[in-house]
Amino acid sequence: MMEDIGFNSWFKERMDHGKTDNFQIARIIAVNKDNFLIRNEKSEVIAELTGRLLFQAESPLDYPTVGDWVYVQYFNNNSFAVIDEIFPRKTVLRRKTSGKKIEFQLIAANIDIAMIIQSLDTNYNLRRLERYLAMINEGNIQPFVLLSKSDLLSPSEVNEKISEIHTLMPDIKLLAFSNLHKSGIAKFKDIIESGKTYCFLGSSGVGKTTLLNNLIGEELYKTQTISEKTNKGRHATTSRQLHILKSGAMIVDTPGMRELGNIAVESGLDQTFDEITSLTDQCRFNNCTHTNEDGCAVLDALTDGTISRKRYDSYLKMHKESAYYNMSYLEKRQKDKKFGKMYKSVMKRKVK
Ligand SMILES: Nc1nc2c(ncn2[C@@H]2O[C@H](COP(=O)(O)OP(=O)(O)OP(=O)(O)O)[C@@H](O)[C@H]2O)c(=O)[nH]1
Ligand SMILES: [Mg+2]
Ligand SMILES: [Zn+2]
Repeated sequence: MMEDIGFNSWFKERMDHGKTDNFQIARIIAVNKDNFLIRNEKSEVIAELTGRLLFQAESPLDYPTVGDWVYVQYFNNNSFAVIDEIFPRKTVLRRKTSGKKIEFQLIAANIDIAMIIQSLDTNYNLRRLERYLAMINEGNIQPFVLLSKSDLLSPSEVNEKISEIHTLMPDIKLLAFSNLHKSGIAKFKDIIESGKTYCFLGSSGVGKTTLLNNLIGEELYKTQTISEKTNKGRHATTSRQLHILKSGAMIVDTPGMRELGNIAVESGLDQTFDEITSLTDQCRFNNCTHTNEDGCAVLDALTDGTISRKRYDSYLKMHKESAYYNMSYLEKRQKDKKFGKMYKSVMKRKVK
């Protein structure tokens, strides 16, 4: 049944009944270089896009991504399919591509729960965690934090990290585990539910694919040994694929992201820093920037220690990035130009 692979009422309600006579519904489980792998209730089939879809696509967001639901037609005894249209997306995980152009890259669509994985070595970093959370909250996806490689620390040190995160984010769901000692894996299997789609996010080398292999029970997918010297593995996972576990839960493994790019989030930020944003109503001015105004509730809370300095700093930093990002391309160019002019005139004065 399609429900088993995540086709729930949200998608049923959005079905185009004018199309269902001529088209079937399937889910994208892998994006290959030249084609797609789709899955229906029975099997996996290679698929391509119709010319119309290709022609109409204006941005990377218009192409199918892993987790998407699509309308397809089958050919050659159901051995090949053509994708005609993408279903509305319930959720979407995206990041800005590196480089100057303002473009997004889709990570996955229709993810119910995103698992942010940090390993309990130098990868553990609360500021990075905040960035991932902002991206996930922006996509209306439920976050879950996994701390991997718990074998590297003593149990009491692991508990310290857990309470450190819980102090900042009391409501966040959190689990520490070790692929090496297989601790926490059974608990993880209990947590994931059939019919739901999960996504593994996190830096390269934190153990995402190893965890997936542990869940599947065999060494199916490639993992890579981290070079001890640099503590940096090369990227072992190079493509994204949706895996359907025996339990019925679905998991998208992703290649580690080098950077999240400048975040383009507003609502995501508000949720991530809700102990700060819940105060902003009480600021005297409604355009308060919470940096130097009188009667700023955020600054008051900072002074009396209700909010932490570090959280305040990363809130401001991410806000700034996001404000810059959300400017239109033109505004941005004007700002850059102005900056360029100012820079030039300053330099001129210096020369003189
Ligand atoms: N000590 C320890 N090492 C682990 C654990 N999990 C994974 N590793 C090791 O970490 C290295 C990287 O693991 P991967 O599963 O390939 O990491 P990944 O997150 O999939 O990395 P990318 O695919 O590059 O994004 C491998 O050498 C694993 O053996 C763990 O729980 N404890
Ligand atoms: Mg991997
Ligand atoms: Zn304020």
